[in-house]
Amino acid sequence: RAGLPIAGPDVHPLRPVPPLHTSFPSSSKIEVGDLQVPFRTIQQTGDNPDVVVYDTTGPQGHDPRDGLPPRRKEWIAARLAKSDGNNTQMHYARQGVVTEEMRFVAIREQVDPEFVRSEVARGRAIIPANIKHPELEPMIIGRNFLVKINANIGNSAVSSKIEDEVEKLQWSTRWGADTVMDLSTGKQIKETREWILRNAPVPIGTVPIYQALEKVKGKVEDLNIDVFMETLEEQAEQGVDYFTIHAGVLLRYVPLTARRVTGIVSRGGSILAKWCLHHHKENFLYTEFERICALMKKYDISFSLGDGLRPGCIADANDAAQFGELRTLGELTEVAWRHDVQVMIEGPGHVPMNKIKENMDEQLRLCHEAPFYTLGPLTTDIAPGYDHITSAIGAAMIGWYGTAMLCYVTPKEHLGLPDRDDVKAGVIAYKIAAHAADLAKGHPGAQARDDALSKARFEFRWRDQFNLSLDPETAQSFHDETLPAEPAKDAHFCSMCGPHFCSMKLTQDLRDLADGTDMSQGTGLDEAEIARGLREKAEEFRAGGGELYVRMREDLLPGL
Ligand code: IRN
Ligand code: FE2
Repeated sequence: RAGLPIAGPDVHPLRPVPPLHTSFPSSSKIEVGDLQVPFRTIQQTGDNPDVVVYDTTGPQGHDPRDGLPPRRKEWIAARLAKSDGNNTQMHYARQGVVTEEMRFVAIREQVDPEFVRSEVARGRAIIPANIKHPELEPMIIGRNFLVKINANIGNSAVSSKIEDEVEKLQWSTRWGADTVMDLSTGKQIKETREWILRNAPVPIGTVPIYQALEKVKGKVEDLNIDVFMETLEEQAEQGVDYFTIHAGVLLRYVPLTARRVTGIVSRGGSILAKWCLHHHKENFLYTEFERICALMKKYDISFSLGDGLRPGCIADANDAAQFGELRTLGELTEVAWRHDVQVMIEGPGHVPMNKIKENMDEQLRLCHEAPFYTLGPLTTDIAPGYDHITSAIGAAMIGWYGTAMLCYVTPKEHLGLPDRDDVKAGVIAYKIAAHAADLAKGHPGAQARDDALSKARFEFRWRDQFNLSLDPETAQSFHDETLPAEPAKDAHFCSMCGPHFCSMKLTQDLRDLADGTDMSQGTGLDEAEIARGLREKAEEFRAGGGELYVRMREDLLPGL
């Protein structure tokens, strides 16, 4: 056993998530090259080629009590043997060194390793990878790479057990979470984090001020840099890959939130604001920032500079408090970069669509192109219960404009702690947003899966269509609801339109009619001819096809 804490009274036998092939039928995991970079191939029927997709699921079939294999162990050990005390990917990149992590990421993203190095060196991308987290499969966050998504998990004082959090970790990476944040604030914070880290193939982020506050028994005014550093050290040793640090919540910005509709909605932000006001002193995370940098560079932990003053409602979007903080985060970025510490910048929040672009423009201008990492943004406040949707709209937009990572929002946002189903709903919504952004950005190769799925759909290869989708199980179960029988999986229609009104079927018939004519140059037929052709086809359907339909229907729905 990998030194995991002994199961406490709260720990029940772990419930394994279903095997990978249940979620993704006709898929296999492959590992490419000497670094064993994971991908998933989706097999199609007939001569249709396999489709290879990015894979976050991590090694399968390991007992969570053992943890995952430490795949980076040797890479890290070799570097530490010659270390000058600064172990960050940025430090190596700036010396022209291409690390294994950079090579790994280059294969994963299908780009040149030198490009990865140069993006990390100039701070436009980060590879969060604590030297104490050897189980990690390296990934990169930057706007010249695939848009990434983060899933938040973690317990609260009211709810959730360790095994639930391990399950949420496995479930979120199953559906595509690129990073996971453990936001635990309840009991057994440290044990929960240990279980998560030892089982995490993705970078793990935390907000250390939450645990620091627990250490001072919830009394905000008792917080100080020493308790905070002690907390950082503890989490760093466990292997946390990035820390949300709300160092931009300055004393002078706090009054700017006074007339907001929802004030300060960031948990970390409200803690620091309260501390500043109580002591009437500047935020200790800001004044002691270089002490924090010293720790970050030793472990190679990346900063996620927190947006403690993000708007918490549509009415508060893009106000002076928010943009004041953003400017400070830009200044802190330069300080961190002087230590070769990797940085990303957190962003909002709740922002109407017309105010989203300004967020990206200002972030690029003020933060020197450090990757942007936004929470949604939610584009309206009127749909509690559906905030994965209100926010995925904003996430897709801001991703298109250049945000590198999108922090998911689940349907339980504003209502309660998400469970496993909410985690899946949030992750899928955000995979859609991120992929839509990749397509809009014209990211090379992003469209291949869309094209394969569209072709399968057009050719009525229903199984291929399901298997190529983000959530094959759900796609198939929806199809099964009305046409459960096996032959329906090759039928040239579905229950939405039935055989006579299937546009895809009609188009195919039209193509047969045009026969050999290059459709991309037009059909070569005039409109009257097309109309006549369609009429003839309709008659054909009524005569022959219609009968076929009746035959099939009896077959599919016995007893009707
Ligand atoms: C992401 C972008 N802006 C905020 N986030 C995430 O919100 C942050 O990374 C963390 O996971 C979560 C809660 O942070 P607060 O409420 O303490 O700021
Ligand atoms: Fe909110």
